[in-house]
Amino acid sequence: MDLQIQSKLIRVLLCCIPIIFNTFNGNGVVMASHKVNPNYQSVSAVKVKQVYRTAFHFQPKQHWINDPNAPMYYKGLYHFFCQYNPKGAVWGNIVWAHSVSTDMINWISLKPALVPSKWFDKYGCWSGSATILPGEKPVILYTGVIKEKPEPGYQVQNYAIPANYSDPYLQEWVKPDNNPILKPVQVNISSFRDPSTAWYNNGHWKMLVGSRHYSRGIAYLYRSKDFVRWTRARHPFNEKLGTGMWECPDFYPLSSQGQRNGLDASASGTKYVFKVSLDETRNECYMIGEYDLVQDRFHPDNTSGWTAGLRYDYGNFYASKTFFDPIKKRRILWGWANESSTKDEDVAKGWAGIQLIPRMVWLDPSGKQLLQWPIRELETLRGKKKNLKNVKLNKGDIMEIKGITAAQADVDVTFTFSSFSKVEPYDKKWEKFSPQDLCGINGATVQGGLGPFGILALASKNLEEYTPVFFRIFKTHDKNYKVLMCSDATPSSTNPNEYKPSFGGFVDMDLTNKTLCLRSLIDHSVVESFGEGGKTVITSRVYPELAVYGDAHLHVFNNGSETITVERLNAWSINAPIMN
Ligand code: DQQ
Repeated sequence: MDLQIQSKLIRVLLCCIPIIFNTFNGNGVVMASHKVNPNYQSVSAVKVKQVYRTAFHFQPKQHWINDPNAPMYYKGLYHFFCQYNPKGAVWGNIVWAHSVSTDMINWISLKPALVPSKWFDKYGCWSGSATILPGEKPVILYTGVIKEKPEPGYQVQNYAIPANYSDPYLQEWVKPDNNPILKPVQVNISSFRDPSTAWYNNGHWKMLVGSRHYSRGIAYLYRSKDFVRWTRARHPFNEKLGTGMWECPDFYPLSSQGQRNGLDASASGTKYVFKVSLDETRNECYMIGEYDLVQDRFHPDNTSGWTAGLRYDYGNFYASKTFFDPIKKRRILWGWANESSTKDEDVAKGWAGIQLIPRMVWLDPSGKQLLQWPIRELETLRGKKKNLKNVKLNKGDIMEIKGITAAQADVDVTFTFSSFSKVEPYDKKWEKFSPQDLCGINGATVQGGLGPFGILALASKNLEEYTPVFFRIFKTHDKNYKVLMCSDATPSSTNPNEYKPSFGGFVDMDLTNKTLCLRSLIDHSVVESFGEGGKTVITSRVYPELAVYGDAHLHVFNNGSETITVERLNAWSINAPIMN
C-alpha cells in the first residue's frame, strides 16, 4: 500500500495539537505521585475489563500494582514481589504481592508475603529489596509506615526473613521483633524509604535508603556488621540539589565494557551503576561511575553523570529494581508501568499497573551507558512468524505486516539507507528542548529528510489510531548526526480524555553502517521499544478504541524524502504465558 502519510493522518494530528502543546510546555509530562483516593481504594473490582489487559506482561488477576520489590532467585525459582492493593484498582492498602516462576515469563501467584501486621508497619509495607546472605539465606529489607502523619506517613526500615528456608516457595515471612532496624534519626521522617539490596565489603554490609532534605535528593548510606544494627555514614552516598525526593535507589557493579555477564551486588566491578527514581518528575535517572570503597562514595563519570540525563526508559517506567541472577549470571532489571488512563477508568476496568518484561542490563562497549534487552525466555512465547527482506520504503510509504496477531506481537526490524544527502539540519533553537519535546514537535506526520521511519503499532484499519515508534536523523552544526527515537501516544486513541504523551530519547550511536534497529513488544495497551540493540528504550501505555484484538494492525512506514530499506523484519505473534 502506497499512501501519503501526511494527508492520511492530518486529521489525527490536528485533534492532538493541544496535547502536543501540553507536552511542549511540560504540563502533560509529569505523572502524579501515588495519589490517595480514599473513596476508591477499597472498591473491589466487580468485573475485570479485559480489553486493555496485557497478555504477556506481569499483572495480577485484578486490582492495583506498583513498584517491583525484592526480585531474587532461590532454590530453583525466581521470586517476584510488588506493591499491591488487594482491595481496589487505585493505590492504597499496600501489601507485598508474591509470585514465583522458573523463567520469569510464566508466573504463579502465592499469598502476599508481607502485609501490615506489626506496630512497625501498621500503615503499610512499602518498597524494599532482597539480599542473599552467606549460606543462601534471603532477607528482605522494606519500609514500614508507622503513623499516617505527616503525609505520606512516618517511615522506618524493617527486615523480614523466611520462616522455613527449606521451602523453595518462601511462602511464610517472619518480621522479627527487633524491628525497626532504622528509624529516621536526623532525616526527614516522611521521606525516608525504599532500602536497596545490601552489598558487602571492608567487613561491613552497606545499603542505601532514599530521602530528601527540602529539594535536595539524597541517598543515605548505612553500614552494619550483623545486618541488624545499622549506622549511617557521615556523608550521603550521593545527593543533588533541586531533584526532590529520591525513591527506590539501586546500586550495582558492572563487568567490563561490552561484557554481558552480570555481577553479584558484593562483587567488585569495573564500573558501577547508581540509579534513583525521582518522585517529582516520576522519571528515573541512572549514572555510571566509580565507587570509592574507602570513602564509600559514588563518583559519576563525566560522560554519564547527571548532565548526561541517562534513563533506563524514556517513557512510562518507574520504581525499577535490578537483581543478579546467579544461574544465568546476568543482571536483570524490573520496572513498573503505570496506567495513563484516568482513575475512573482504572476503577471501571478493575485493575491498574503492569510490570514490564524483565530486561538484561550490561555496559555498552563505549562505557558511557547501559544496554538493555528483553530476557531470552520471552522468545519461548513466539508463535506464528512473518519475515521480510529488502523492502524499499519511499517517502509516504506505509506497508502492513500481515499474518500475525498485531495486538500481541514481538517485532524486530533492521532499517538501512544509502545516503545522508537529505538529512535535515538540527535546528539550533531545539538545543534547549528535551528529546520528548522534540518528538512532540516532530511527530510521525511531520515529513523529514532522513526519517521519520519506523513502525505503526496498534493501528486501526483506516489509521484513525496508531502508535508510531520511529527514528529521525539530524545533522548538527558541527557536522555530527543526532538520532532521535520517539514513541508517540498522541495518535494512539480516538478517546480525547486519555493522557497521550509523545516520549523520546536520543540514540548515542555510530551511523557509519547506515543501519538502525528497532524491536518493539506490543501487548494490547503497552508498546515497549528497544532502539539500536537496547541503547535507547521507550515504553508507552496506550488505549486504542478501534485498534483492539483482531482489529489491530502493524505497519512499517517512512515519511522522509530519503528512501529507507527494511533490510530484515521478523515479527511474531506472541502466545500468552501462565499469568498468576
Ligand atoms: N512506592 C512505594 C514507596 C516508593 C514509591 C509505595 C515509589 O515505597 O517510594 O507504594 O513508587
